[in-house]
Amino acid sequence: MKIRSVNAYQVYDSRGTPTVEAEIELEGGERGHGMVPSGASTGQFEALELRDADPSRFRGKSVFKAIANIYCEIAPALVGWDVRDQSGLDRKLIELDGTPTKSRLGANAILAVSMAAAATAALAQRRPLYDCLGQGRGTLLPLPEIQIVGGGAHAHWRTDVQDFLLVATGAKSFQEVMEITFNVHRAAGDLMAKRGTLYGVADEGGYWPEFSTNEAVLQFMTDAILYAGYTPGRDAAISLDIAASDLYDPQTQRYSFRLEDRSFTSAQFADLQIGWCERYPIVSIEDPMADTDWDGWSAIASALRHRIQLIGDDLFTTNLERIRTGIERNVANAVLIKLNQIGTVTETLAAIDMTQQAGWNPVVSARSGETEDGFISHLAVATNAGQLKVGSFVRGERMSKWNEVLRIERDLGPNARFIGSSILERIAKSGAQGPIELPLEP
Ligand code: 2PG
Ligand code: MG
Repeated sequence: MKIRSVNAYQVYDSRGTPTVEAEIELEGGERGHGMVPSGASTGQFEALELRDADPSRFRGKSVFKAIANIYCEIAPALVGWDVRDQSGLDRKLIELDGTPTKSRLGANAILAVSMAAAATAALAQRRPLYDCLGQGRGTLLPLPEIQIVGGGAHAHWRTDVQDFLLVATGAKSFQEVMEITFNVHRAAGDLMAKRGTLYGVADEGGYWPEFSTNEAVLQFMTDAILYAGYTPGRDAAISLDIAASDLYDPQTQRYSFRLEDRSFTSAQFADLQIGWCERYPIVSIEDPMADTDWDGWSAIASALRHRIQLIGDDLFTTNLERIRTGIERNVANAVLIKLNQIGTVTETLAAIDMTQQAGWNPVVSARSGETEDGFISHLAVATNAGQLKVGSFVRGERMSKWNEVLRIERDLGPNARFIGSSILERIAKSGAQGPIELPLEP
């Protein structure tokens, strides 16, 4: 299963922004692809996304240099390589680049090839991608976090908090998650229409946030769950991505809510969120504090870690060193996993493994600039990660991921498992004492 050629093209993501697609062709003629997504609220410790920065073309966003790097440097090094050797191939890519943040060749160039290799290997072996990636061990369908209202960098700061998400905590199957989400999503639309604020969608397909405070959205989410006929906290609950690094000024060490013209010390910002957890059915918070505010993370973790899931996204950037530090300092209990934050499939698998070994939850995630590539649905099942965050319940680039999980469910047949919100309860019960349970095995 040797690689005959590696090709790359400029294609476009869900924002219409250029991105990289790589295509690997084997000597046997099989061809697989990998498309790279792109963030808007990117963490400062992420691997580098190489863009041309030529203002005369695509407002500086074209990726022709990354594509040239694939043709000139990556392809010659990979021709003849056995595509099944993913870890060797990824190691080669890392070596070729030679920088800690993949800034020479570009993490977008490297990841496109890494994903294309995984896809091609599966195709050539006539195995589904999740089966190949997980070496036959992946059977757990993920519990989705689905965006109802999008704010922050994804909606021109109409709210400060970035993601208001729904978790169908009462669902007994993945298909029931889809139904509960459909009902609450539509109910939220009905309520917005009644208020006269149904204006459109944010970057990830969530409703455009027309609210006068951030907290008002929490009440709205609770109302939407009720309006759909469910019990908040039992059938469906709220998950937040505060994306607090975007609200933090390292100089003053304060967090700001521009919408409300308020600012907070780190301790006050933690208290605000602790209060929200007392008043609303919140089961998970991502990036409650900024990626440099480790003390703030420690403070909020000691208050909330036993009760809810606390996910580090910008804090960890899917980076093994940062995750290890977070585990040692015990500042969270979950890690957001994004392939393009680190730049290869192998390093992403290692990040998930480290997270699970610590008894923490990995949450596989899309980016705000997505593609139609269903890779992350396979990644979530392959690793028994247990959770998947993809944005809303509209728009093709989001629905393609949920639909892909449905396909995987059919493919797994009776082997498919769904443990729903017990993945959240497990983490809340685990407390602060380090490893409590090893990765879920079939
Ligand atoms: C996040 C993601 C997805 P972005 O912060 O978790 O919601 O956003 O891709 O813009 O970083
Ligand atoms: Mg985030």
